[in-house]
Amino acid sequence: MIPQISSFQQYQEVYNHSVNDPEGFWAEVAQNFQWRKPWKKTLEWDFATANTKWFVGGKMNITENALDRHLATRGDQAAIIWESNDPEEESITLTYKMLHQKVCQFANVLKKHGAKKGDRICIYMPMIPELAIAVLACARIGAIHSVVFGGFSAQSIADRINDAQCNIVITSDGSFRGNKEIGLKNTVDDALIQCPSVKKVIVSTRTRTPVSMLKGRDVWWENEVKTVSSDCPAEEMDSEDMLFILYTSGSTGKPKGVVHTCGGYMVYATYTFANVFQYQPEQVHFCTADIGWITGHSYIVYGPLCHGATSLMFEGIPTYPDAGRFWDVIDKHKVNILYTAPTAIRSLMSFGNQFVDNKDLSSLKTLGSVGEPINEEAWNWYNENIGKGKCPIVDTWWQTETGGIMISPIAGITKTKPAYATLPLPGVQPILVDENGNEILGNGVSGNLCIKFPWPGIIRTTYGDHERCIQTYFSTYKNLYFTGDGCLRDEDGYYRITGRVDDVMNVSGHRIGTAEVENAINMHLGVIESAVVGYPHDIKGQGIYAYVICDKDLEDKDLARKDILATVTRAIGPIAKPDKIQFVSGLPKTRSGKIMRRILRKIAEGETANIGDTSTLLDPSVVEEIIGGAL
Ligand code: 7RM
Repeated sequence: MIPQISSFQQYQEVYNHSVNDPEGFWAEVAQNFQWRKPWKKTLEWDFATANTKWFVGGKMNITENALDRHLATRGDQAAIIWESNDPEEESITLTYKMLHQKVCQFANVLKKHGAKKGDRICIYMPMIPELAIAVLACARIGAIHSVVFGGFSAQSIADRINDAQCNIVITSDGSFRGNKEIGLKNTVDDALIQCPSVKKVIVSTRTRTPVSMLKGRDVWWENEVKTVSSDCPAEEMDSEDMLFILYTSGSTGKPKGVVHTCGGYMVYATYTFANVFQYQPEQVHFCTADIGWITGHSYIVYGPLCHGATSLMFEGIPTYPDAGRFWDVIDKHKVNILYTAPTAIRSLMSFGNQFVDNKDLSSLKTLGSVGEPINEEAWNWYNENIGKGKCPIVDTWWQTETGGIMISPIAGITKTKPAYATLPLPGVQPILVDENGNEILGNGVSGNLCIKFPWPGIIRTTYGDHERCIQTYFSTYKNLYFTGDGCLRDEDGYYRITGRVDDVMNVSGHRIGTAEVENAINMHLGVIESAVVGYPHDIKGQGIYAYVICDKDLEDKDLARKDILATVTRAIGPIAKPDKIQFVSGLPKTRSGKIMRRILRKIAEGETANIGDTSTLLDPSVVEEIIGGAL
């Protein structure tokens, strides 16, 4: 199994070793996995061309590490425990043996429909066991999965399918979320009108929502698995063969397909899982993320399973049937590790303690936070009311592009500090730089967060456009990976991530580009131009504020607002809907036509007293008008 750090002193020793000899360090970690053929070279890298290769020439399959390897030692242990949206519906336990059997069987269904190594397969599903099975079945046969979060619109699915030229889609009839029933297959049908590359759609049943099944294209999961065997040897993969694509927002309008590869991602997701959470045998790990995001990929599926852990998968939402649901799930399944997002913590905190006080949370050992900065108030509430002052909180900073956790306490070992992600994990070399890319040395400083040496989980490319990968991550500062985050390092050398320094918002832990939302708003017939910024929001972390210019005097502002929200929902999905829409007659622009977002951000924050220098504006009077109408 993966070695776990057991004291702070050992952390310091391991960390120093990992910096002095990164290749030696990661080679030792990687020894603990099952390889079909050993690697020939541990690392090849060049940040200038965005090329990183780990465990070069090694052959393996991640599902042999996540499943087959455990059959002899823990075949009857729960691999996945599934909890329904409906508290009355029986939960499901899949042991490692059962999961292995189901993955192999479904992998054979994929093969039967022509899937082969290197194909891209889109997965658009609710949080049901079939989602994890579909992901692992793709990995089994060497097909590259592209999971699209179930909240995205038909247009977003189509864009992602077309970008990766997927030939198969795996979906469900529908999904249950709280008291809502959402049609997924119907949304896929709408998307596929624009997707000629898709030849097959495999549909699992969840809601029994009526769906239309197209002859020759669409098949039912439950029928197909009856026609195949459950014997499916794993495809031999190279370390650097693609494992998956996951789309994420950046500062331009079009989401990027972040590519992770088999060997390095496996080693990194598993090492960080084992160490950050200090997972002990038999424990139950509950990560509340959706598998449609990187947190679900790494800490519901791959990390826990490669470590032989029991991973709890929850279909529902924190507030259904009431704001005590997480605590009920924890009691029911005797959860030991809870890994959730600040937005969920703040939301549950706002309901008051009556939903917590009578719950038995005594099984909890470790708490985790991910996705956005956690404010001190939420951190303290989490610590006192959920952890009862006895559970270490790991505030884990990382990104879709990093594959796994980068800066975080090690549970029970690193001394924590509210709102601080604390220290880099072994193998992670953060540095802070100023605008010109000069390193900011010493403590008690802040700057832009970069990483100066590759780690095994680093992004390999942006699918179909390597140049974009170079531009986005490796060009801002020479020979550094740029995270897009601002960060401070306190007197003790502890890191606190303060938020994005680019045009990316973080709304309820979801990454959304301002340009993406602007493009969506601009699609509306009556809209001439728009500018979108984030603003502080008590529950969501950030809310979305849109300034919109319409083409004539609007007769019905409320109707126009609703129409714009509907347009954004169609273009992206409900998560990108602006919280505030202000109609304006002009936007603050420089003489060269650049929108001065700094000013718009200040207004959205309500900081109208010190708006700063407006002398470079083409027409400074628009600022007064916007302030006058601010929401
Ligand atoms: C895992 C994930 C990445 C962005 C990242 C940050 C923000 C994530 C923290 C955080 C402060 C944290 N991937 N972020 N974790 N900010 N403290 N512990 O969220 O690709 O979807 O988002 O999220 O801005 O750049 S992500």
